[in-house]
Amino acid sequence: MAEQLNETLETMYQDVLKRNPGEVEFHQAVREVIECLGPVLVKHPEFKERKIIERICEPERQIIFRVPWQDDKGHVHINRGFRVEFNSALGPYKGGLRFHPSVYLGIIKFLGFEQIFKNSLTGMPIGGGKGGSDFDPKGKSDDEVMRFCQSFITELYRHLGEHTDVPAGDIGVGGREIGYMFGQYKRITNRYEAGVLTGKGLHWGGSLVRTEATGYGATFFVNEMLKARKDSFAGKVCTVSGSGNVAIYTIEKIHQLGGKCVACSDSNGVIYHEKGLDLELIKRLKEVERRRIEDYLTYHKDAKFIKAGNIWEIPCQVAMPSATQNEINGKDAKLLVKNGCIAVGEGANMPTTPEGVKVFLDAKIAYGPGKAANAGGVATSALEMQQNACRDSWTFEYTERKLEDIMIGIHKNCFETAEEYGCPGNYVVGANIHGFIKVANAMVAMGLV
Ligand code: NDP
Ligand code: 2IT
Repeated sequence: MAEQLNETLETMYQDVLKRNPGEVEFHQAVREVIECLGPVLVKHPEFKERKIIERICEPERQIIFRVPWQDDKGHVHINRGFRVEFNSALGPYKGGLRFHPSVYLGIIKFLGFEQIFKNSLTGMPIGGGKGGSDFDPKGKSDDEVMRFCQSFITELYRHLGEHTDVPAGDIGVGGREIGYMFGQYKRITNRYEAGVLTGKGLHWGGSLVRTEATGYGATFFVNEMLKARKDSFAGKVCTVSGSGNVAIYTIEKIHQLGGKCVACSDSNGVIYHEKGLDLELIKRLKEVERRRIEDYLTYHKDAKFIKAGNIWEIPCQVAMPSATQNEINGKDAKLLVKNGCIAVGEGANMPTTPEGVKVFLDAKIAYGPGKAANAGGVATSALEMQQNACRDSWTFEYTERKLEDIMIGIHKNCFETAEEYGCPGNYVVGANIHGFIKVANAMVAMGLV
């Protein structure tokens, strides 16, 4: 199914497979980027000579550590913590922390690798990194989550810093966790270093719009793709997988732009509500009460819960995967296209398998890959760092306008780069090449480091 690589790129890819055995998600992320880079090496022989691709595929630093913690009954648990500091050519390492039982080195490396190019696309001065743990926050008390976060930061703090490495949230890490981690960092270092973490609370260094940013940004990106086709969200039936941070604010912005979201999900199943989702209820269930999406039915008897269901079977015109990696396979993609889907915007990181991506590209629907479409989250993190650096805080309207401008800029750059490289409308090519060239030029300028 994958594209043929030329001999040089194939050798590089084989080397990545050999050096990183078993890390299948990392292999997938690398392959997708490398597949786009053949013509770039032709235009830029210096990238080949300076071994830029080989260097980008090797993280600058990888930290793996033990995270011991005690539950409310006094039982001891041991988890594994990770931080992969992938590339600092454009700025301090920047990227979220994921707490989920499926986390292992291959997941963190795929996310960290994607983050390099995503962060480059934002136009902000941030390098790429990612971290997390196989800790499962589900069903844990606030005190247990606090003890875990404190233990995690007690080891990781020595690698962080506002000019070194700046984590934020991802799956299983939101405002609560960032608060506990910031508190422990401040205590250990005896420094109120606001810029060391982003996604902070609004009264202690956080930025307005950071909570909404990934979902709003992804929706702005899809809006730009639709505009490029002389279309809009007005009246479009949409489905959004997940019901966490990204999903909630994707639904919110879709509704503001005149679309109608009829389905969302969590790992137990899918909620389908034909007349349109009740977002205020979802916010309460998920953000305040930390309940399962199935409980939506208690309040809306006309909705349906499809246990262990597949959200991509529900016909829609716009699909926005906002849960996790590889949640849309080739079969799902075919079904979406067959059912009339004209645009896909990835709020999640790498939610579509390579087979699925090929289906979308062959069908020539508007397909916005995660590293472009979901870059609004980390871009607003960089806006938070800017506000921290000048001890300022901006209004919601001003910050949202900046976010929208950034997403419009990312869309334009991806669109134009795809045309320049002879693949009009292919945002995968546009995002990978545009993101890569900036990092590569910086690496050439900085010498062999
Ligand atoms: P949350 O933890 O807030 O929500 C995650 C949602 O996805 C939940 O509904 C969860 O269901 C579901 N989900 C997670 N893992 C799985 C799985 N293995 N199988 C099925 N469902 C799953 O995370 P976010 O909303 O922050 O992140 C969602 C996606 O967006 C991720 O891919 C993340 O990397 C990406 N992203 C996040 C950004 C951010 O700023 N937060 C920025 C850019 C991308 P359940 O509760 O049942 O587990
Ligand atoms: O995948 C991502 O871009 C994020 N989880 C957000 C990273 C950040 O530093 O805000």
